Amino acid sequence: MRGFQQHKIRKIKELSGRLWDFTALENEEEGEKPLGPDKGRFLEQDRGKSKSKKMFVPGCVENCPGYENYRGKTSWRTQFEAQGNVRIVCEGVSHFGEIFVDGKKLAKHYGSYTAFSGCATDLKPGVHLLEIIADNSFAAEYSLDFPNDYYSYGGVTRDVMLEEVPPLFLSCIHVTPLTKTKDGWRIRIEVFCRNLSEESQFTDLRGEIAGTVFSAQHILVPAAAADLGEENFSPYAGNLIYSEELTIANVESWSLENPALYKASVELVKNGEAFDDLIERIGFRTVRVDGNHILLNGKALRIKGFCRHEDHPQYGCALPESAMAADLQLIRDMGGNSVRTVHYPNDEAFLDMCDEMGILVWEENHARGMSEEQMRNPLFEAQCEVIIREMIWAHYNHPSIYVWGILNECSSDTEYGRSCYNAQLSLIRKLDQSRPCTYASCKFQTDICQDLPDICSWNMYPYWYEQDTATERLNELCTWLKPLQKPLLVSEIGAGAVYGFRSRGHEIWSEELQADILRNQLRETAEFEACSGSYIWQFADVKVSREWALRRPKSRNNKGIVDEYRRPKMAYEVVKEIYSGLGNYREG
Ligand code: ADA
Repeated sequence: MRGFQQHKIRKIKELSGRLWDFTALENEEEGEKPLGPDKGRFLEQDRGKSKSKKMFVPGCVENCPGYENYRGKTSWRTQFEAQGNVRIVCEGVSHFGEIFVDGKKLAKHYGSYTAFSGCATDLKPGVHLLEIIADNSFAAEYSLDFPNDYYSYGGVTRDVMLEEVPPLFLSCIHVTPLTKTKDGWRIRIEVFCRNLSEESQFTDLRGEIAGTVFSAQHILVPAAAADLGEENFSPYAGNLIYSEELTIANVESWSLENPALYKASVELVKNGEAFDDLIERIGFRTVRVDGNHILLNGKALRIKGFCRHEDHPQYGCALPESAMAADLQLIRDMGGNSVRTVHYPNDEAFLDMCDEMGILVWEENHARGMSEEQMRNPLFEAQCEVIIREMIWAHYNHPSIYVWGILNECSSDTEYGRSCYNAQLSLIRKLDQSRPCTYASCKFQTDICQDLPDICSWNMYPYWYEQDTATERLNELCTWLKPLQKPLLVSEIGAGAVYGFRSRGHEIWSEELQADILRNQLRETAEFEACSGSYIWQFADVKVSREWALRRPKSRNNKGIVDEYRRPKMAYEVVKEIYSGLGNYREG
């Protein structure tokens, strides 16, 4: 659910926020037992033998007692009352999802962290059955999901909405702030819509952005509009029906200090009557890079950031909005001004809160630590591309998102890897020219892709994995990258600690040692003039896959400044003191 009302005309209903019937479709006995490292496979002949349980949606399979280690297909069912054309929008199903209404398959989708939808046409008035099949298996056809240094949960992990749509309906509005002039903010608006019928249709359009109105008559939407190829299941995909530059007077710019937000609303109109509408929320601001600066409305940003996974012991990746807000409050309390959404696109509700709180977001596609061999999975490039498109389509209007990221710590040191980085960064630039793009690398001088992004970003662990000081690391990078004249960001910095492990000797995994290391890392990074800021790895401790747990005490990546229950470690006060003492902008 968005942080604001999106429709006054279109009827929408939330189907999440309640209990659904949940059934494991694989062997239940296996599902209910903790798996040994050699287990994890379910027997085909036992499929469908489990009984149905009640589960809250959004929810993760792993949060259902007895299913903590479940991998495989699950069925999630609920009923709804509607008639005519309905669209079911799933904000996130992990990893692979299918939507069925009254037994008919409407959509299938791979990618846990982006929305997809299916339309059922001409439903009879009455009660209908919605079933979502989710599959969290690790399999070659899911190229981005494998045992990793975070946990890939399964289930219907984000909200589900029901929309009653006319045959021709709005799928998305994109507003691009171009420049601030003496008369107001110059923007470009683009409107996309979708035609479910088999005939082309005419429509009129009217809209308003912060008091400035616009309209167009007699727009032809071809029948073929329903067939959008690989983007067919994105709720945002559609045909461009209107594109215009406008000047919006009397509005304030969006900034960290004053996150001013406005509405952009559009209606489709026939014979003077509006029959569909869509409201978006926007902010007026520009992001540019200039030399080694990242400029927000022309001012050089200083990033005081946190990497944050969507993870919580009680909710898995399906954090309720109150828990998301609580995380942002802690980040704010520590003096943070930015979040990096490691390592996938985030829940829209979280992004809405960042817009409202004036917290900058680095949003990235789904990919962590992939070797060249993994990137050579024949599905890898196509699956990344779809996720990038879906992420940008969906999140384009968020003023808080200031940079798009891709392929964290993948093979940016090989020629094949370079071709993937190049293709993905080019795709981002095609879809969005209003923001810079980057990727977080750990390959240092073996990286052969640094000419490709707008911002050079480095994951580094001085005093922890690495023996050098942060200053030494940054000096080395700066000397090497100087000819490129690009901004430099530290995209990860940090150290591990087990909550509650105190040690006079500042031993490894102690809170004392983590606090010492963070103090040095953050001070040195802040003092390094050529650097635009840092992202602490990481905000909170997160669960990791079994395969990673031997390296991770308590099966957690415990570099969190707070533990998994958000209890502060000693480093909390260190980070707070350093981040709070720095402004949002670099001097000069
Ligand atoms: C990498 C990676 C993170 C995490 C981190 C660590 O830089 O990007 O996902 O694994 O290292 O804790 O070692």
